[in-house]
Formats: sequence, C-alpha cells, structure tokens
Amino acid sequence: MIDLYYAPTPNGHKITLFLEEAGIEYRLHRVDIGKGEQFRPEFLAISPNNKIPAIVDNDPADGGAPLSLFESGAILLYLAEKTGQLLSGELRERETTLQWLFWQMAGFGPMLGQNHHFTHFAPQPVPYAIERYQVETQRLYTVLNKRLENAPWLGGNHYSIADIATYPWVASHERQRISLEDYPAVSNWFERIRHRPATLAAWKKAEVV
Ligand SMILES: N[C@@H](CCC(=O)N[C@@H](CS)C(=O)NCC(=O)O)C(=O)O
Repeated sequence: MIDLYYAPTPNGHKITLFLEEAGIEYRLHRVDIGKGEQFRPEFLAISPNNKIPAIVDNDPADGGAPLSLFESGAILLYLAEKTGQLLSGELRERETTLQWLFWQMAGFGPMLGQNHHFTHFAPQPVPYAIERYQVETQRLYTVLNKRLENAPWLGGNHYSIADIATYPWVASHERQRISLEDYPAVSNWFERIRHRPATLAAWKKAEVV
C-alpha cells in the first residue's frame, strides 16, 4: 500500500494521475499547505523540503522498511519502475520520456509556478517579473507544441510519466493567461488526456479530500 501526502495542486495531481492510471491501491492524506501543515515535524520527516507531494511505500521491492520519497519527478520514476507501467522499456522511448520528464521538472513547472506567483499572489505588482514569466511561459508552450506536432505523446508512441507530469500544469493554462487555441497540438493532446478515466478519477479525488 502506498500512502500519498497530497494537496490538489499541479504537483499533487501528478501522483494521483499515476496511481489511478496504474490501478494501484493508495491512501490519500491531505496536507493543507494554506494552513502550514507542510511544516509539521511528522511531514518534514518524509518531505524535508516542506512540499507536497510525498509518498511512503509500505511494501518496497527490497522487502525492507517503508520507503519514503519526495519530489514529484522522483516519485513518478520510482512508481513507474516499481510497477513496470507508464515508462517504456525500449531504450529510445525511455530516454526521450525521461528527457521530457526532466524538462517538466526543471523548466515547465518552475517557470509556470513563477507565472502563477507574480500574476496571482505577489503582494504588489512587479511588471518586470510578470512580463518575464509570461514570455517564458509562451516560449515553453511553443516548445511543447512543436514536440507534440511530431509525436502523439511526449515520450513518443505511448502515454507516460512525462505526459502525466506535464498535464496538470497545462490544466491551469487559463491562470497562466494561455489560450490553447494558439497551441493546437497541445490542445489536441490535452483533450486526449482530459477524457481518460484515470484523469477523471484523479480530479474527482481532488474534490473529496
Ligand atoms: N519540485 C517539487 C515542487 C513541489 C511544490 O512546489 N509543492 C507545492 C504545492 S504544488 C507545495 O507543497 N508548497 C508548499 C510550500 O512551499 O510551503 C515537486 O515537484 O515535488
């Protein structure tokens, strides 16, 4: 059984998307980051960077003590390797998938996070920062669109952890002042993921925790 420490945010959705897609049993623990629950000592013991998501795998493959992990990319890779799902075993598709997973983790997520911050949460408007992260957001959507013009999924031929990591950030495109009409290949990909039963189930979980 997997324990998932979660909030219904883009990084939180990544892990429910994976677990629903893979059909893995899990327990969901809501961490209210608005109330500061991510700073509680018991949460910091598994997620020392005080951020969700984090997991505890109570049945790790080595048969040892429960294994805890933080950082959504590391969690997705761990779960893909544990279950043999959502990461191709074929060399080129696997490496392409990991490349786009790292692109999401190091670029798409952090830059769009700054976009959200300066557009919606900054205590005073900072025009330079709003402009900088808007331009960078548009550049990243252009990169994503080009990739998806050339392949149905980010890793190539199969839906994977790279798509799962990227989708929840695209789901917030309106908050980033992005119109998917300007990125037709992203829009097509987005609609294909949005209607998957696992995606609907993951979003339903977000409503009830
Ligand atoms: N790189 C981390 C980022 C996680 C992250 O930013 N989590 C946010 C919610 S989406 C959070 O827990 N924020 C609480 C805080 O910063 O105190 C990951 O991908 O897991």
